[in-house]
Amino acid sequence: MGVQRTFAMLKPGVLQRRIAGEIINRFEKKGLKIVGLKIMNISEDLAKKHYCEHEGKSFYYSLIEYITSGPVVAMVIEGDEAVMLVRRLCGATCVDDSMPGTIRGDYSAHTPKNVIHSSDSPESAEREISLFFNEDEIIAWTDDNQHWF
Ligand code: FUP
Repeated sequence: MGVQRTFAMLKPGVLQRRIAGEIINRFEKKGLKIVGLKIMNISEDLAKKHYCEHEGKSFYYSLIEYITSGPVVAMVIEGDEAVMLVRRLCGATCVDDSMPGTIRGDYSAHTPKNVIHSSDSPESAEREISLFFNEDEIIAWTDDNQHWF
């Protein structure tokens, strides 16, 4: 096991639906640490950088349009194996596969509006964190609680 940081983002619509707190709470209940958190509007330029791996795919332009259509909640989450744990809590990308109990399984009915993004590898996490956060926006707080999780 090793401590990792990962990037997660609540997509447009989550704030409007008033479910941001419920979703963030799932990461806290798991024992993960929120070390970066902000509401922001994503520029087209940032959206294209973030989703560069999907350029050329059929859903690319609707993805860019959607992710820039309203404010998102960007997060840096820390913990042992945080990349994998956060992905598991989010659930599968496609609505057909995302199981009840996961964030996508519980809050999304359509794949293009699957509520949350999270990094798929430690390398992606590093890249995405640096795209969305300045170093001084990440707070490495400590607590005495970790051994209870
Ligand atoms: P994920 O890593 O689970 O966010 O999935 P991807 O990076 O493969 O996809 C990014 C986003 O593109 C998804 F969250 C939803 C959207 N998408 C579609 O709209 N249709 C698809 O067939 C695949 C992805």
